Amino acid sequence: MEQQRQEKKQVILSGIQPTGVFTLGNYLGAVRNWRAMQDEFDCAYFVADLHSLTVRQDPAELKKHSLEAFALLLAAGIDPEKSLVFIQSHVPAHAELGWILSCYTQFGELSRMTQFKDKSAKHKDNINAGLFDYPSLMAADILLYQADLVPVGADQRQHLELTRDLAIRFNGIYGDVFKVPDGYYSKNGARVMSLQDPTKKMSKSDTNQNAFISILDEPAVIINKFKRAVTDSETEVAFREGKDGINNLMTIYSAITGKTMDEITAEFSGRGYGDFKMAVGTCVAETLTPIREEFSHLMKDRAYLQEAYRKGAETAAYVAGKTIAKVKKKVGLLPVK
Ligand code: ATP
Ligand code: LTN
Repeated sequence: MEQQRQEKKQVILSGIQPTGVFTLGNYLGAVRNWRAMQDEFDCAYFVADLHSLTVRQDPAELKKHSLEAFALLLAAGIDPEKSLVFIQSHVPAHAELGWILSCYTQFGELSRMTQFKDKSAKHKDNINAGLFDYPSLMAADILLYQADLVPVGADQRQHLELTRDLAIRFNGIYGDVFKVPDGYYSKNGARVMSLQDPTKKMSKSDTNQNAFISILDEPAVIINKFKRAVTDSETEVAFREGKDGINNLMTIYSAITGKTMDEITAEFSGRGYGDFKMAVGTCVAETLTPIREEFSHLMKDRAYLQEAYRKGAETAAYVAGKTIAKVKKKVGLLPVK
């Protein structure tokens, strides 16, 4: 028994919203690390389409982005033979547990979420209940799979804390129902900033195309965007306070090449920003090219993609089904049979 327990891999779960084509930030900050975790852990990754409904979406675009997001996960090396990969809305237990958990989440707790405050300031005309309740659904995503670890960026830390609080609260009332998860904030998870305003994070929903690198951008486009990246009026490639633009480019270069900041400074000593930008653009283009090619190959094979997400939904429904059945029983919902 003890041996069996040791052999069981820890469960990892994370999600990404289909709000656009993934950026270099999503790749270096999240998906690349998800790929690296597949051998060591029992991983589940999903496209959080229900979450993206919290901001008004064009139906045709959402459908397109959801399929693309699924294909991008596979193209970036998430292997459906190793990991559970699926689309959130294909597994009704997410919405069911989301509702149940929202009845255990306090108004005050949700009011304190900085993402809610930020997004409601950004979408003043559509501050809907889903946007407010976003964290209860996210908690459901995580708790359904009894996840041990949740790799997310620091922006999601508050949601993770709330998930832990909800799990502890629920277990306190009904006994051991949920595994209490930990956030996993990888040291390798570079935080990539906007190329046009390096004090803001690079975001796939940015309206300025030059602010982000899409992981499907062609090499020439990538190099052009790096050439135009906002820097400062100095010439030394050095990681220093106040040099946000250069710091960001150095972070990207370091995340891809594995070089330290000192090594990068030495490499570009006396060469100026032009050469450095070219080098960053080139290494990013080289990293993204195989993903772009694999993506275009996958998108030509709809039958394969459909079968992959169908299988993912089936397995996910089985795993999530066990938890939701237990929850319904605990809270006293009358079973159909
Ligand atoms: P949106 O633009 O719609 O707000 P987003 O690009 O911020 O989306 P999410 O779907 O919210 O992306 O996040 C997916 C994952 O990528 C999360 O784990 C998040 O922390 C990570 N991530 C997003 N942007 C960056 C970034 N610029 N640098 C590093 N990691 C990032
Ligand atoms: N809120 C996350 C996306 C997300 C998620 C999750 C991440 C939805 N459900 C469950 C981890 C676990 C985001 O915006 N990055």
